[in-house]
Amino acid sequence: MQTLGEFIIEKQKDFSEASGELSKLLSSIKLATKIVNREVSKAGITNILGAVNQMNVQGEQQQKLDVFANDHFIKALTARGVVCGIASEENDDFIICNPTENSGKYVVAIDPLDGSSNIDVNVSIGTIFSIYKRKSQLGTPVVLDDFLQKGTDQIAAGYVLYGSSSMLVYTTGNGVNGFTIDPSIGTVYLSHPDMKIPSQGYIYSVNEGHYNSFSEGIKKYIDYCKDTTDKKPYSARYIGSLVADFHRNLIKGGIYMYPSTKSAPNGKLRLLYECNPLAFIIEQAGGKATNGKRRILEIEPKELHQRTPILIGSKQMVEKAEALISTT
Ligand code: AHM
Ligand code: MG
Repeated sequence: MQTLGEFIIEKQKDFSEASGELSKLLSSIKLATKIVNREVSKAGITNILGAVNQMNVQGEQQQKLDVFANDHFIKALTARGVVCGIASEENDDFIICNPTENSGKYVVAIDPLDGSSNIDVNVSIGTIFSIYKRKSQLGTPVVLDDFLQKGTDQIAAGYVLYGSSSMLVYTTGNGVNGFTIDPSIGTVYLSHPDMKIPSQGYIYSVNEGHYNSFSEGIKKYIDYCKDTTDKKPYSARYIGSLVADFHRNLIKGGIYMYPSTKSAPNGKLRLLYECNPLAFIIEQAGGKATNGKRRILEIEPKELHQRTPILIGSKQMVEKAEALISTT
């Protein structure tokens, strides 16, 4: 079976300007993935759950798992000199990676450990990342505008699912490929080549606790999913970990929604490091992603931590939801 390392090298030639920098970047994500996966899988016995500022038995400073993941992804992404800046959900401002040389032509937006409410209860969590080429001059300090690019400008995007088995799934714009970590030897194998989402699925994933504060269009679509008159076999499935809900729907077919609510008119999820990368992946897999009115990948970002409503998944399901929204 092909390993992720072999796959990255083989695909390097697909890029016109294949200088190996993107390959290095993807390799650094592979390394951080393995480190975070190791920590996630033994979280219950290493006191890494819960609050920061605790000492373990060796007198070492304890870190929360999300801080640990953030530190390790930043360390790995910075180490090879190919990334000039990182925007992370864990940091208010973006990070300048190599401030003296300002080397590296890529910027990365990342949610190092998504699904915060599931971290402490041993339910699947994930990492989501998005890679852009910087717009500012190489050798100069990275600037905010380097991160505020449309999703259509992404060079690569992916996610890691720390689940019953852990997977790295990514795209560079030539389809979507999934890799599974063999924990016994730490090797990552190509297990899901050329992933495609069924154009029609039977799963809808939404936090229905917010039903009363959704818009009329979203309510109509949820009612449609539950309507039994035409005997649709729809099932509700909601883990509350975006990567896990997304991954299941990608494989089985389905729609994930985090719409706007009365108290959160822009929804909850972040455009740069949650919605754009998954929108890139879903389109590459044959699906669709919208904010209800327009394609997620075409939204012009204005802020690093901007939020957007999102409906993402099987093409026909997203189109049905859009159609019902447009009638309200
Ligand atoms: P987080 O970045 O604080 O972890 O929030 C993102 C998570 C997603 O993984 C998940 O889909 C969503 O929030 C669940 O939100 P809710 O509990 O409001 O349904
Ligand atoms: Mg998050």
